[in-house]
Amino acid sequence: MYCLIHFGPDTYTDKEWGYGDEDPRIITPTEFSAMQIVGAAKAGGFKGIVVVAKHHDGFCLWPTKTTGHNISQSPYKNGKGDLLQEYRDACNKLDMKMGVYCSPWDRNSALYGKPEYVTEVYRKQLEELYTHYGPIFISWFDGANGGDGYYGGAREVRKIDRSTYYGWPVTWAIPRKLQPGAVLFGDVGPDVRWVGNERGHAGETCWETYTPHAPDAGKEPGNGYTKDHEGTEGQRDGKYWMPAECDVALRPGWFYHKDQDSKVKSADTLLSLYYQSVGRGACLDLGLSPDRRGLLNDNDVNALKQFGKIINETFAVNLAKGATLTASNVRGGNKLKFGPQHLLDNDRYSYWATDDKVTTPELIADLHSSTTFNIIRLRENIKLGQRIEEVAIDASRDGKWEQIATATSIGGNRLIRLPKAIVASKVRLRITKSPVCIALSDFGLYREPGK
Ligand code: FUL
Repeated sequence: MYCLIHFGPDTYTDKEWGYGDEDPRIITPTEFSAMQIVGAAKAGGFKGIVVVAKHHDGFCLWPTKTTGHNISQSPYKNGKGDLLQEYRDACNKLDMKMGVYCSPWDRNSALYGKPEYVTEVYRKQLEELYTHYGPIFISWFDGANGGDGYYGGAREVRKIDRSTYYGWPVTWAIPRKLQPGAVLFGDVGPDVRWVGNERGHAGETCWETYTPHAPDAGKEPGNGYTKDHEGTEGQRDGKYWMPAECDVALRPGWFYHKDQDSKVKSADTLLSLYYQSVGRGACLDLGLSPDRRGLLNDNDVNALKQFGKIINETFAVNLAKGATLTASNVRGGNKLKFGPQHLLDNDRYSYWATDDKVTTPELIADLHSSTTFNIIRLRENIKLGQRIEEVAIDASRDGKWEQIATATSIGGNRLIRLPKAIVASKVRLRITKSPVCIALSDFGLYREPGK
């Protein structure tokens, strides 16, 4: 989980997409505090932030050499400000990761639409960001390309070919070289894909594998030019390992609007989104919107804090940890137990593997006493691929099994949230469909506070 931070001209014009003709002098964050913003994200349990360094309006939050349309033209710190550096420092202090979003579409640049925009402006901006503000853990390549804009005063519609204009393979080579540890996000990956909606949820069935398709037959897909709804479930036979990113804003809009102060998502809503994204093997990318002061509103801070607290409390104790595990088959006839992080198979593998031909094994966890839980966690050893297609879970209180849940597409992390807490002394996991023998690295039972 990480937060996507939108702040810029739109914060002051009350818009979501700036036209590109905004006067930098409107950017006057009198109390900007990266520490407050990053600290609130951390309290929410998020591991990092992605700074929208440039949105579609073309305004750069760092003193770039590529355009005058940047923070040095605003009164902020008398033209000596650099919000990216402030975020970098806050992330270092708070041990949070940092990523960047630099919009390919630029409604300010006179060069937009010409090849020089890509070679002299956009790619140079990326080089600056990767060179000065690393380590970068993710780079966002947004797909929005709306057409009209200021474009240096031309005020016209400019259309580009989304598959070819940005020369993605050449553009991606820049972070590969300067930030080799960064994953690259886009509708076409290449590392992680957009989930296809901005409501923050993956499909109930969600494959980590995916092949981006162009909407028109015979064409190459590109960012902003895919059958994006296919990202919600991915494809079982997808060509690439490209897990889903579920982006959603904490408020109705990505940027701050005063009239949305009372529409901040509650901790409960965030929690359901968590189970529908992280719980389905995807990432949750939550949008935060600092206000005109350069701070998050108290409502936003409080929702994050409460959400973080619930997540922490829920996953503090794996209630299955003391259980005796009996599996119908373990590779090589070994015994299973819990290790500090993973399931252990006689210390040979840090996961439960079955013999090659066994694809529908069972695992019984004897909890030794009545245990109350409402969350079941399953994690595959994804280094060996996403193998399990379907599972069922049964609970027994007094010797009689009762099915309590089923799930599809397990992957790196599958959380099953039961509508009601269950009391059981034994739990049985049945793998009901898998094309090959399984490799399960984690089995957990948890209880949400108050459930
Ligand atoms: C979209 C943009 O158009 C929105 O303004 C926002 O930045 C969102 C995260 O990505 O494509």
